[in-house]
Amino acid sequence: MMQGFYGSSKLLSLYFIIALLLVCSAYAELRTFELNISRGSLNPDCYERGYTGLLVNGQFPAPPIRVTKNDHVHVIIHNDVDSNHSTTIHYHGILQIGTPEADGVPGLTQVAIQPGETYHQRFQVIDQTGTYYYHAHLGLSDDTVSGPFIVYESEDAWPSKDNKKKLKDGPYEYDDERTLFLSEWWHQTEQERMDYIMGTNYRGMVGADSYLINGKAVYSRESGCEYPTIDVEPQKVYRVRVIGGLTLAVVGVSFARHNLTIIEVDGQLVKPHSVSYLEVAPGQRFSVLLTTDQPAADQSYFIDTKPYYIRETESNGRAILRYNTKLPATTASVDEHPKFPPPTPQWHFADLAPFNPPSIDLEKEADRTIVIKPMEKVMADNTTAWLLNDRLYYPSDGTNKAHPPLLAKFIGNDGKDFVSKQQQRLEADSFDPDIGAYTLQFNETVDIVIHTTAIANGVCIGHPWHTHGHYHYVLAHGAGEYVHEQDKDLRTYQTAIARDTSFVYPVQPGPPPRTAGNTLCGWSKIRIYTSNPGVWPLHCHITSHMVQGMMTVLVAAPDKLSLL
Ligand SMILES: [Cu+2]
Repeated sequence: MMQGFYGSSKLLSLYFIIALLLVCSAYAELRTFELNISRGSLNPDCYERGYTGLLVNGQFPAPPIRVTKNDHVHVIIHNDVDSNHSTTIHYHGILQIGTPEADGVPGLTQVAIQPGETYHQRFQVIDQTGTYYYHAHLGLSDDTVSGPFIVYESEDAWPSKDNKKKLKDGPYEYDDERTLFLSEWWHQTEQERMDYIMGTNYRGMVGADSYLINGKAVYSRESGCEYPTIDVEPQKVYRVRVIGGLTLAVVGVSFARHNLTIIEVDGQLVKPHSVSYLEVAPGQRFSVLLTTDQPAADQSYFIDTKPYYIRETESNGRAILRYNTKLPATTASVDEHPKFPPPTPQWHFADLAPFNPPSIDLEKEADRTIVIKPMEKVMADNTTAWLLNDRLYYPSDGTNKAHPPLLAKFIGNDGKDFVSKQQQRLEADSFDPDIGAYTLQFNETVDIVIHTTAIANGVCIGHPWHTHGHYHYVLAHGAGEYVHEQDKDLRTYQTAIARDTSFVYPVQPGPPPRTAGNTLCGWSKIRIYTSNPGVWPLHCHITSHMVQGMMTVLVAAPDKLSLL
């Protein structure tokens, strides 16, 4: 009887998704974008040496993609033959409901686009709004192949050219919007960095030479180079979309003499929360409201950044908030960040509350709990890898055309056959050793406990974990090792918000301790609800860690994938 009831509720959910797709397509527009990935010269921080890097349509950061909720999107990607890199593009935070094949992950959802090839990605932005970004998902190319992806609630929510009407999103009203795209820049080529990270001399990550804001920084003040500027008018309210296009550091951001009101986190509206600075981990996004209420005529204001949780504590990442475009961009007159505090574990996530109630049940007992213990290990060949539960990430890297992506195994009639045989292979925690992925049923409530572990020098480091295909809610955290019987009902966050990237702090609470290498420092528990069939990676968004193996795969509802 229970089985039958469970079965029919699954069927109902499927009908619900189909109905939603039908309703959404009725109002949607098709928008087409062409992205040309090529190699070009780059000198974003005005350092003496010239560099080349991958650009999108000749630009870095990549040009913004702007769409309206429920639009159909068609992206045509040309990988220039001289790029010398195969690549894929991932739309970070876009759930790809019903289109897992458009998620842009090499080896999982597609074979990488080879130099000289053109690739088409088609998907619909179903029921999502807010601030996202798109980036390459292969090697370290996301250093530069990375740009904003903005989803407006309606046609009325787009900024207008004449700037006369108030813009609205949910309960919030503002005059205009600006983007603050954060990224990092090293004075090495992508290949030099890759050789170090994957080589035998790896001794931990080295912080960036420059912290970029909208693709610019001033490496040396003697150069006379200009800072990036955010130009505004006095006595207005701006929505500033802050995008963590970062690949290593967590970065604090503050605006001299201006408070910020957080209204959006990873595409979800939140109740207004006033802060003096933001803390942005790789992959995270925030929208803040900023009121230009300071003296305007002859003053400008530094926007400053500060890296957290890595060895480096200083950043040259600065921009200037200018009310008056006649003021120089080589310096700002106000450099006061009185409330720029030191790193505080947990920051103020616990104080943030969603504007809309959670879409999944956060109280019930999970149907399944997956526990992940990452560990940095020097391998037999002296290279360094991150293992998860002693397993090395082994689905294909996706660059070889001879290996179809994992998703292909589940599609069509052969997929049905594959799924029925799979049941015999699953380990107790639903891991399938044949394909290197966890297999989850449709509409399961799944808790994932992610530990932090001390690296060889005894330092506990945090990691920003990103879920593809599903939002997650952070339910709890704790110190040391997670003990299921004791910790299973623990709820640290009373007002969890849906996120796609959460920083798993080194240890909670208190400063990062030094301990023996490979000690479990602490854990965070996130919850997903598997309503979106697909082959979805779950990985650290520090790109170097990801390429060293800090990544696993969740196959959601494999039996539904054969229908795609
Ligand atoms: Cu990491």
